[in-house]
Amino acid sequence: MIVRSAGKRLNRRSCVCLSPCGGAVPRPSTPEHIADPWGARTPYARGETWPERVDAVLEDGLSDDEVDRWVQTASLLHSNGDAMDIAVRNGRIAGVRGRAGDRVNRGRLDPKDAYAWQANASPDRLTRPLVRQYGRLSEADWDTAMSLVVDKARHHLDGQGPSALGFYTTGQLFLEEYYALSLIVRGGIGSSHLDGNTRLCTATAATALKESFACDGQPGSYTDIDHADTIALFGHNVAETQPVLWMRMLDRLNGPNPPALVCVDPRSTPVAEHATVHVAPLPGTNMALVNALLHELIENGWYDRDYVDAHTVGFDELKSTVENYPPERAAEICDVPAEQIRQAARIIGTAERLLSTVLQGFYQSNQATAAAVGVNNIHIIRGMLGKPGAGVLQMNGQPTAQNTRETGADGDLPGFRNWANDAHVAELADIWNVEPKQIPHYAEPTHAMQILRYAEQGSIRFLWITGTNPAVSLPELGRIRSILEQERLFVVVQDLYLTETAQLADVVLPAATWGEKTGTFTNTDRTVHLSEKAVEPPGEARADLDILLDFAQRLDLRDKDGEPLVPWSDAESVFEAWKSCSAGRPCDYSGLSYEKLRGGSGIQWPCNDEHPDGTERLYEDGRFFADPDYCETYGHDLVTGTTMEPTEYRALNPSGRALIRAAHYQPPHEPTDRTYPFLLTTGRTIFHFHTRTKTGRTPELQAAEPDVWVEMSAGDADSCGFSEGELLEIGTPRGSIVARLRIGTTRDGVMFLPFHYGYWDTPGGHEPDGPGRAANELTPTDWDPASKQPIFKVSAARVRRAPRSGTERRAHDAESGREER
Ligand SMILES: Nc1nc2c(c(=O)[nH]1)N[C@H]1C(S)=C(S)[C@@H](COP(=O)(O)OP(=O)(O)OC[C@H]3O[C@@H](n4cnc5c(=O)[nH]c(N)nc54)[C@H](O)[C@@H]3O)O[C@H]1N2
Ligand SMILES: Nc1nc2c(c(=O)[nH]1)N[C@H]1C(S)=C(S)[C@@H](COP(=O)(O)OP(=O)(O)OC[C@H]3O[C@@H](n4cnc5c(=O)[nH]c(N)nc54)[C@H](O)[C@@H]3O)O[C@H]1N2
Ligand SMILES: [Mo]
Repeated sequence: MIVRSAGKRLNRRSCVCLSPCGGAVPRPSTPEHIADPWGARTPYARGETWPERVDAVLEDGLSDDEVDRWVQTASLLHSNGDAMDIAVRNGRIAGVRGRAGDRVNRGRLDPKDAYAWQANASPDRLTRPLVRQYGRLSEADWDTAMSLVVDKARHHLDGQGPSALGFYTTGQLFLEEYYALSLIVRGGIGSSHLDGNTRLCTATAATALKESFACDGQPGSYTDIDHADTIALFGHNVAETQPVLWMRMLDRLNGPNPPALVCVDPRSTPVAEHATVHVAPLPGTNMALVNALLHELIENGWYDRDYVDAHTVGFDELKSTVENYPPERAAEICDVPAEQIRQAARIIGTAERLLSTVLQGFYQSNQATAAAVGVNNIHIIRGMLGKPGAGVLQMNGQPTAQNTRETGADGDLPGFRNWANDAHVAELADIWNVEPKQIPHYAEPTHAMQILRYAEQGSIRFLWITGTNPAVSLPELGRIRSILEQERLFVVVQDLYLTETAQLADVVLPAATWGEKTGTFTNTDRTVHLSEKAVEPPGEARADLDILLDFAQRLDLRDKDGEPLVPWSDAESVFEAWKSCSAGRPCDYSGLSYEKLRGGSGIQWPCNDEHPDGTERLYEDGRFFADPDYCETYGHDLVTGTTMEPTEYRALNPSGRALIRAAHYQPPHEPTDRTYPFLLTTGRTIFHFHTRTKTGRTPELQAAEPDVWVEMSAGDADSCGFSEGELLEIGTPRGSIVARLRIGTTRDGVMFLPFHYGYWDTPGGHEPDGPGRAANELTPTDWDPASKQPIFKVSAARVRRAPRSGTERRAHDAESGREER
């Protein structure tokens, strides 16, 4: 069945729908993908193929036949990988439509896919490099800007050495750009200080997979939704953050024999509203809940003894650990009914095809890795891996985060090579034609929070930030600003706009983005898509790859034979080099090519001679990438984060089985008290992406959620005497912000703030001397010991009615300071 909703017009004030009724029907003022973000249902039954539904949005008044050409791409505004085509008209982007033939979305678009392409043409795009002179950023030509960057880099390299240089990248560039960056920094400069904002995003996904399977790589596939009888979502508001994936779930829920749905989230999200059972634990208590679920599975014999015996190590330790977590104990810690935990455990334990997804409610919460590993444990002991409908999706968030991890632009080595295995380092050195000692591997690569710390302490003097906006997205923004503002730190920012971070830079490099450059990227379920250049970037903006290649050349990086280290000239040649680097490793791209990715559907890695059409699921035969000589990591202690020695790993897991890892619950680091009685958690809305650099410049999306708000339960609002829409001031030991109240979506004791709102376009209601509105003014500098992912989801907070004036606030502050200290 094909439901075609193509031909929808993009219109600022009204939306005209040409189908399915055929005639033009005037619509109310809210644009269609805002009013109904998930669109029409196309129900299907278990085991059937998800029907197609093609969504399209074109510029006002434009019809399909006025489009000059359609250019293939996929969405860069979440990790789902929605395949789409860009409509080009007179050299400009004029709309998008979903690609019907693609395995991921089968034609569908979500609200950000549908509208945010307009931000590419925002009049405030950076079009020329900026260089700080006499305290102010002024326009410069590329040669001046790049010479300055290279001179600074050379100066610090010659003086202090590679450890003076840090690189903080993203999960939003293309694979080719990361691979070039990885070679430049690890193979060329020889610095260990390279990480992505993926540290804030999917570090726990990667680490949880590595702790359980000794290697990154998503076991499951999106098609598991088509086959599952039970779907469990752990801290994952998929309806708002991967809306097209939710459409797939909704279509199963609306079809014959729908799956049971388990939702673990302290808020009543759209997912929770559809759940068979919704467990709403206090933020920071996931580990107790997961241990109780495992307790029930083992106690009731809901696990696969044969699978455990044949394919795993560590079951006995898990059993003795979770013995301490009967549902009553977890119920007390999580503040949920014990019977609800039993009910969730029964659904999960008796499922025949269980699909679990995990995301930031686990990854950014207390004991992130241990709790995410707990979900893996459920699948391992139940043998629910590698078969249709039975899989775990340790979700990614950013569109290209997977590639940051694969290419070693985060805290890994390229191709999931093990930094602690000398043979892996030697192999990489061979591929790059450098000496093994040139590639830093004396310790685990430096993680982003530590890179910032080194910059704070002064050992990092040069920090190059690409495609991320840390002055809004990192925790404890007061501290981040003071680090980036330092005179002694030379900051390069490569972005599309003059972001909050770019404003603190010494050099700003204008980048081209999605639609303006070519490259590949890989979504959560290992599907690789090609994204082709559709239009020219504005002004002098250049593709990130071109900027990096220029840098490598100007710095004159050489291999061990004195030849240029980075020999590439375009994206496709980097992709070809990456294919050989990944060959024989788990993320094997050797069977892919731009040509093969052109035209049809995205393809899942590994794709090689053995699997020429890609690979739907990993671990089908109960065999893992965990052999001591092959694995990506020897693992960490889940509680302290200490790395395990190769000999320890060999002794524990000589034949490369799946690892069952156990951990006890530990309370969050910042407990509530009389002064800070609420738990504050943070997250997302469907209509904005992160720091809103694109979605805030998209009229439909910005109008849908123009300003920050705070959520409280009805009971809490009532007992504080607050009413809907009131301006409240939310404070933690780090600072305070002001937001408007929305009542009724969180559980008691919990406040929720979207983290999207930074400083630009701060509305007049906020006084210049008053508090800001960025959630990260409030969050702590604290991270998970194993994954080093910041804990954005748990702070102790207080709330009061916002003072109306600066004077009133200062009086208020002085008074409450006296009271509370
Ligand atoms: N619309 C939109 N979509 C996006 C993005 C975006 O910015 N906007 N960003 C993309 C990226 S990079 C990411 S990482 C993903 C993130 O996608 P999600 O993880 O789905 O999004 P969040 O809102 O950060 O967090 C999910 C849920 O965790 C819950 N939560 C908070 N604390 C806890 C806790 O302690 N335990 C449990 N169990 N749950 C808790 C919150 O109530 C929230 O509903 O979204 C991607 N998709
Ligand atoms: N409190 C709180 N904080 C959080 C989170 C949370 O849930 N709560 N979530 C965390 C997570 S999961 C994430 S992923 C981060 C996201 O945090 P950030 O990565 O800081 O957020 P973005 O706004 O996506 O920043 C991406 C930047 O790259 C630019 N950009 C886009 N395309 C390109 C390109 O092609 N080239 C270049 N050079 N630049 C480009 C954009 O304009 C933008 O400035 O935030 C984290 N922070
Ligand atoms: Mo993310």
